[in-house]
Amino acid sequence: MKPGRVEAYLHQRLEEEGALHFTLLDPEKASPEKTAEAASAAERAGSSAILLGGSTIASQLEVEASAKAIKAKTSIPLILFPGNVTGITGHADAIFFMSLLNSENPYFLTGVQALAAPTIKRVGLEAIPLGYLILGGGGAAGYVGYARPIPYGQPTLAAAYALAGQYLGMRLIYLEAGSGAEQPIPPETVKTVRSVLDVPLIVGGGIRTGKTAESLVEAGADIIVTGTVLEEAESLEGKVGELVEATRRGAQRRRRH
Ligand code: 1GP
Repeated sequence: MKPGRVEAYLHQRLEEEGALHFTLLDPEKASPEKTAEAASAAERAGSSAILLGGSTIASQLEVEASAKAIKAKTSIPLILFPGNVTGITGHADAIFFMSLLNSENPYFLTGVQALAAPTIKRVGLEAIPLGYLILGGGGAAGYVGYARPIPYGQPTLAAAYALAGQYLGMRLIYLEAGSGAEQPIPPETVKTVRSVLDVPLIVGGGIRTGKTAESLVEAGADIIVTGTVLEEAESLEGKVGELVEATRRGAQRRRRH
């Protein structure tokens, strides 16, 4: 399967900028109109893509309505970040076709993917193969996904899983601390994982400040994802701006190494 349009865009932007910021929006947390306004503000502030999803989405209706509203207001890619079959709509540009590599439940390894695949083909979504790894506390994603989270003190274990994902053909690896995590993934863990990996590395969960984003990018994260901090921010545009700038600074520092 050749990289599609969105995947090619991501690689091009990564080549140009070194590291990127993505904005995660949960369609169940606000109306489609408000979600689309947030997406538009994130685009203005320099985010490179919108992720739409969450681990506890019960109904596909909100996903579809929010995706339509976002597409009407933005031009950066809209990528689905599904926690289950309820996360699919044809009104997005692509979907992270994810397997939760450290789940104990085969449903989250290959079961839900098999249920989703025919719909993804029918609606013409670009599927981007992604290995998803949950670390630390794991939050709701870890609980719902029957993950056996990799402890923060075991970076070589995280690196082994990430490399296994790459060898299985996944073209992105996502290290997840869980939405709203108190402690984001430590830079040392990111550094160890980066040192074995060739594909882009996404890091998310509990990132609240530019300083944290910068240190994670400097350690080797290619894409930083934030959701919760943007829901809580007084100015979403201001917060995304801070994170985007920090991501760029982190990439510059990494280049100098
Ligand atoms: C969750 O990694 C994402 O899946 C983002 O986490 O909501 O803590 O930013 P936050």
